[in-house]
Amino acid sequence: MASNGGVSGSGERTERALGALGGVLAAAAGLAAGELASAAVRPEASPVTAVGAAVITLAPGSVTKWAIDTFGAQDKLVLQLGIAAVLALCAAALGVLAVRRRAAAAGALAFAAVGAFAAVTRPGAGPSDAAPSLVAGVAAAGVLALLATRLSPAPASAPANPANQGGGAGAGRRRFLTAAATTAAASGGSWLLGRALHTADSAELTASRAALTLPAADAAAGPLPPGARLDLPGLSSFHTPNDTFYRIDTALRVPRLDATRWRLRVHGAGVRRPLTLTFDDLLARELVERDITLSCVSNPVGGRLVGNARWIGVRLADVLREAGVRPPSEGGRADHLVARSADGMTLGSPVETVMDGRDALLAVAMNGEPLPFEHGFPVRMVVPGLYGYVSACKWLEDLELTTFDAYDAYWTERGWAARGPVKTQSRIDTPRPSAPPRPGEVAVAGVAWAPHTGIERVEVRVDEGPWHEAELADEATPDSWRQWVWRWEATPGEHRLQVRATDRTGTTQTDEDSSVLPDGATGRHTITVEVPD
Ligand SMILES: Nc1nc2c(c(=O)[nH]1)N[C@H]1C(S)=C(S)[C@@H](COP(=O)(O)O)O[C@H]1N2
Ligand SMILES: [Mo]
Repeated sequence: MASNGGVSGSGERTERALGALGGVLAAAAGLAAGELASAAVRPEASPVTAVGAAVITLAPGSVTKWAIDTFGAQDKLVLQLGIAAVLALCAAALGVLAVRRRAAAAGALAFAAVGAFAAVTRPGAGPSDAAPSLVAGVAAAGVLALLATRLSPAPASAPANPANQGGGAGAGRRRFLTAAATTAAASGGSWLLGRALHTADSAELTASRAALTLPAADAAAGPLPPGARLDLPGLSSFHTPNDTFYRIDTALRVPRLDATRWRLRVHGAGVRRPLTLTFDDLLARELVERDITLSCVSNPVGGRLVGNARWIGVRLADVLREAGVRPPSEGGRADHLVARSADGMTLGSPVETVMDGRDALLAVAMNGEPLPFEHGFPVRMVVPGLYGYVSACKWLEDLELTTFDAYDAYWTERGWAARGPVKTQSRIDTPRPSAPPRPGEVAVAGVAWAPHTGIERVEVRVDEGPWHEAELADEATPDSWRQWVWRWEATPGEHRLQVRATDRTGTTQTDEDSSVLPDGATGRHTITVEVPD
């Protein structure tokens, strides 16, 4: 048998482990209560969501970029798991403490305060947004105090009586485990109930989006020229389907707005007639349909953060003119148009660019349907020729006219260039290194884009040999990408294929590689394929 000291040592270890378990269970109970309470307020007020959103807002650009590079589309999941892990560690420590000092349970309230502060400072939040965090804190503190009581019914200062302690601790542990299991079950239940309520809310919004019928465009994009589509296996389609269109944003939960309650404010410097438009106001205006390529400044050379869609929307310049805005070239006071979204993002575009006659849109439809929630329902901006981060505000609610001197938008504050014209780029879609072609004639094909400028020429070369001009699909509009193909007589062995595009200004893509920061990557997409014998 173990010595007395050994028993008490392992007893302490068990007590600590159970204390830690109690802390984690109490935190879980708190979060579950918070989730349930947030169903009564709004999903954004849920503590983990609020804290996560605050972290995204406060994180410096280098951290954001690292997270996107490392975790890609999983970055937000990783963030939430990270928050949960930090919370679990703190909760376990608090649980250990609470066994000895019951008052430590009140420490849960400190975490609640952090959550409440994050929640009320989110865009669109009211005082009630603090409630889910406070409910979470009170629930966690209560549960922790209760579990700690079960674990050590005798005051910690009482002299230890080995015989007594053995029996007391054993009974205490049984009571603790019963209470712990009850807590876990109750937490699980209220978590599921909270989720179900959120799902019911969002199902209602999904149904209201699905029930929307948008009017046909007054100015339809019209049929594509017959040669505007090359139909080749492995080549990106001319229009990128909505479900495979890339998605980039900082939203932890996709905002699901109600189109019937949506408003757009237009205000700020040089706005002679401030406007507030409803969704129906927008639909009643002239709607134009346009094919426009959207790309992300974070797209590496050869990357997939680019897509081409058929958008329907109202010309942004018309709305700005109606508000009395003039571009700087006509003596207007504001050179910076700051778009704000329902989730508090800000994206800034040059007023001159959006009013220079190009089809900058307040878009309501994407590829024949209302905007998907992920892509900005009910209204987003799309500006041909500007990277998404300086133009394509999703869940748009507010347009403010200001100056670049007076205001930095979200990404600009984080080291990205204030102005972001899209750089001319081209990509090889097929063949792929992972599926090398057989010897003989091979279609080397891809897309090239220089939105609003237009693509003039695409060339391909093999193993640093001479450049060969590729066949280009007909131009639908200079705002869209163009597909291209070049027939290659492939020979066995390892080969390097490289592409370069020349835009309508006569500028050819540089061979110099530069990183995506601060204003978009340069360089030529190059792939290596191993052609078998
Ligand atoms: N509200 C909001 N709008 C946003 C962003 C965002 O984070 N929040 N990201 C922008 C960026 S960086 C890009 S590249 C485009 C991407 O649009 P998509 O997700 O529809 O492809 O949206 C832009 N609009
Ligand atoms: Mo982007």
